[in-house]
Amino acid sequence: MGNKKSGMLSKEILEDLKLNTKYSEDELCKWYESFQKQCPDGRIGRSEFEKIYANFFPNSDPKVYARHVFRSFDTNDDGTLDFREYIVALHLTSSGKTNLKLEWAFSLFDVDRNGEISKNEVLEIIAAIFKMIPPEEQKVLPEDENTPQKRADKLWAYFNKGDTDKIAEKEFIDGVMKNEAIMNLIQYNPKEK
Ligand SMILES: [Ca+2]
Ligand SMILES: [Ca+2]
Repeated sequence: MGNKKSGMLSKEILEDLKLNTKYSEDELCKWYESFQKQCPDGRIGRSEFEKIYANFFPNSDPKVYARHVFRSFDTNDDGTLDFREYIVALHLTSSGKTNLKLEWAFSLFDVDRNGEISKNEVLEIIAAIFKMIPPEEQKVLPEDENTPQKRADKLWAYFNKGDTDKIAEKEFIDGVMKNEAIMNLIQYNPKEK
């Protein structure tokens, strides 16, 4: 509106983002400014997104994971993220509420978007997560969690599933919510430097 900082950011999107993320109007407007500088056409492409991710993980290889994250937020599948999709992505992957985060995690794991996750899909994403863990941190992981296969096995055992069984969204969210150790199997939070 009269706020010079908000530039071209529409009031509708701004209100929506304020409501659905923890970010203030000031923060959102600042990010919109830098977003527009980086992406004058208002959209982030896949390789640009991978570059942003690479900055966050200088000691490892987040490329495959970033590709999956991109897919999970590019809901209309047009190969770009607009500002809203981008902020929701940043917000959810860093500090969203657990429930929303798990809804998102489910969509990340559901590679073929058919509404259920298979062990192969989980293995694919966990393998991508592993590439983000620097080698020195991988060395000190617990013995039963130090490969993607072991983690997928552990997750499947926790849900009491056979190798070809699938997990539906609600079952996944309810199960992971109850158990922090399981939550840690399916994500990687870089250590603060
Ligand atoms: Ca899109
Ligand atoms: Ca699936």
